[in-house]
Amino acid sequence: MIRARLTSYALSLAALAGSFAAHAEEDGTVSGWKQLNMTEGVTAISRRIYELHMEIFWICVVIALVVFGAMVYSLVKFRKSQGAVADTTLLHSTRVEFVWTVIPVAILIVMAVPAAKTLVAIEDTTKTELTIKVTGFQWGWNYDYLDDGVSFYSHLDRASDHARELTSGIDPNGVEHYLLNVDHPLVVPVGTKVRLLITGADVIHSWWVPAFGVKKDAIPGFVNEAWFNIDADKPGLYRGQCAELCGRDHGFMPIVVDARSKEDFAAWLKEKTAAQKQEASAQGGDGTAPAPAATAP
Ligand SMILES: [Cu+2]
Repeated sequence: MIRARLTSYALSLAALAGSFAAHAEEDGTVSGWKQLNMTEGVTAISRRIYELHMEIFWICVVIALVVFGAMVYSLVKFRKSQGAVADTTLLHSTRVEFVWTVIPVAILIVMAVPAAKTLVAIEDTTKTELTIKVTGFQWGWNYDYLDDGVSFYSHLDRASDHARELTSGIDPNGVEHYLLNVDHPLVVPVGTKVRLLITGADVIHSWWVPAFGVKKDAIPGFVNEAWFNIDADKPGLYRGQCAELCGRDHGFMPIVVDARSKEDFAAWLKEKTAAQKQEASAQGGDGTAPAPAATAP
């Protein structure tokens, strides 16, 4: 009875495993077992973070096997019914205490060295080629290309915004990239070290794009730094979300980054600069970008 039940559990587990492993890859999206893991991303830093994560994961697996293995072995081998007698003489052993102190210290050092190196690399914002100020607000993002005077807001796209209303009657399953699309994505060049200056206009938000290995709090009154350098051969759309609970519409302020080739980006920036200048002069302004408002529709 128990054996039959165990067999059926094992079979359904195997089927589950098979369904993960057999999932077909389509247009480079993550599938199968990889869906359960963190993403490798498209920057050198995100891959380093991934490797660090895997290294520490396997160290944890080995520790778990050794510790639980020893525990289960001892429970089975030295059980009372087999005539085991407790050893009451081993009350203190300097050698054993030395060993169980030194081994964990060595493991911690092995993990701390690459982790510290990666942390230092993440914070290294020298030699950046493009600086963009990112301001989180309730509820959306403002992007400010500081060297070029280009500035715009990025909101949840209209289709998602409309479908999310309770009375809309629209089936969200039919909306493409539901709650993950924006009207104006952040446009950046690939193969370029882009620095972000991240701040908040009202409450704390957090700018998070997993594929870049970037997650940084946007705090009013503070300017946090982050940077990424997307692989030159990986232009495309990368998505993220606000990762700090920031109020009612926290779940409705996605991030979309449009990574373009350097030439495409230069052309886009030129066009955008000209358009914003024209807009400003039409409004009788002085040609600079409008100041960000606290809230926006
Ligand atoms: Cu937010």
